[in-house]
Amino acid sequence: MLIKIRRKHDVTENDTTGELVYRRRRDFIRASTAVAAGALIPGLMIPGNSNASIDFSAVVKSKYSVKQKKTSYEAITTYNNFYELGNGKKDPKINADRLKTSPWSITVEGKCNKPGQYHLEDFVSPYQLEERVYPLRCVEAWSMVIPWVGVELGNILKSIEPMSSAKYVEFHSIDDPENLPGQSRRVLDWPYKEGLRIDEAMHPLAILAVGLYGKELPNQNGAPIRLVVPWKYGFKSIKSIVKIRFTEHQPSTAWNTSAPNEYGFYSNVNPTVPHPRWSQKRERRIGEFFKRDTLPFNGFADEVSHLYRGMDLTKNY
Ligand SMILES: Nc1nc2c(c(=O)[nH]1)N[C@H]1C(S)=C(S)[C@@H](COP(=O)(O)O)O[C@H]1N2
Ligand SMILES: [Mo]
Repeated sequence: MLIKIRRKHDVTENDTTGELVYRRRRDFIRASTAVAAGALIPGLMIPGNSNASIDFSAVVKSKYSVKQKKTSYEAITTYNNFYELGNGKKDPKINADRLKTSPWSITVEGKCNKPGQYHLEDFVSPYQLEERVYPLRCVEAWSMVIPWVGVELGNILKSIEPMSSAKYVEFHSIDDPENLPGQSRRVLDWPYKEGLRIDEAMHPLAILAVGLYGKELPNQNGAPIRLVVPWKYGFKSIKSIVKIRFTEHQPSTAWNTSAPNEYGFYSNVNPTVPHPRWSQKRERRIGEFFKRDTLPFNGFADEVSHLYRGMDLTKNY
C-alpha cells in the first residue's frame, strides 16, 4: 500500500514519502533485531493543567511574511507528513484524534540556567503572537504556503537562558506508542528528533507555531506546538514538541540518523544539491499544475546565508 508505482520522473502529490523508501528497506533488514515495545522510551506526557487557551485575537502581522498565494486550509490540513500518525499523506488527518494534546508540557534540559518543566502557556503567553506566512518546502519536492501563528523561537530560548556552552538545541516530539499508530512501527527511531545550531535557532525567522490560518493548530499539523524553520526542508520543522535540550555537541536527529547520506543535519533548501534519489531544482506547489524553481534557502537567502559563511553546503549539507 505504501509503495506506489510511478514513472521515474513523475513526483506527484500522491507520491508517498520519498523520505520513507530507504527506511522501509532498513526496517525490513532490521526487523529481526528490532527491540520490543517495552524497550522504547516511555511516554513523556506529564499530568498538569496545561490545556492551552491561546488568544488568537491578539495576533499581529509580521514583516517576515512572504507575499505569495496561500495554500488552502483544506490542503494544508489534509496533505501532511506526520509519521507518528501514519505513513500516507492522508493518514495524519484521519488519525488526528490519536494525538493527545491536553495536558501538554515541555521539558527543558541541558546547558541552560532555567531547566524544568514548562506549561505550554508559559512558553507562549509572554510573547507577541505573530502571523508568519511562509513557504514550506518538503524534501520530497512539493511545497505549500502556510499562514502560521506563532512566536519567535529565539525569544523563548533566551528566556530559558542558554549557557555559553550551549552550541545546539535539540527538540523531541511526543513519544506515545500506546496512542500514536505510527509508533508501533519502527519507521524512525522514536521519538522524532530534530536540532538546530544555536545561531540558527536564534534567527528571527525561526518560530514555534501554535496555530495556522488564525486558529489553533490542527493535530495533524503538529499541535499543540511545533517548530517552523522556513529556510530548511520541511522535516526540520518538528511537530508536537515535548522536549527542548541545549547541547554542546551536534545532536543526533531522526532523519539524519536513519539515512545520513540523504538527510544532512543542516538541510537548508538548496536546489544545487540533489537528493541522492531525485533532483531538488524544482518543486510542485500544492494546488498548482506547473512546477516552479526551488530557491536557495527557500527564498530567504538574504536573511540567512550569512549563518553559513565559510561552510561548504554542498558537502556539509
Ligand atoms: N514529529 C514529526 N514532525 C514532523 C514530521 C513527522 O513525521 N513527525 N514530518 C516532517 C516533514 S517531512 C514535513 S514536510 C513537515 C510537514 O508539516 P505539515 O504536515 O504541517 O505541512 O513536518 C515535519 N515535522
Ligand atoms: Mo518533508
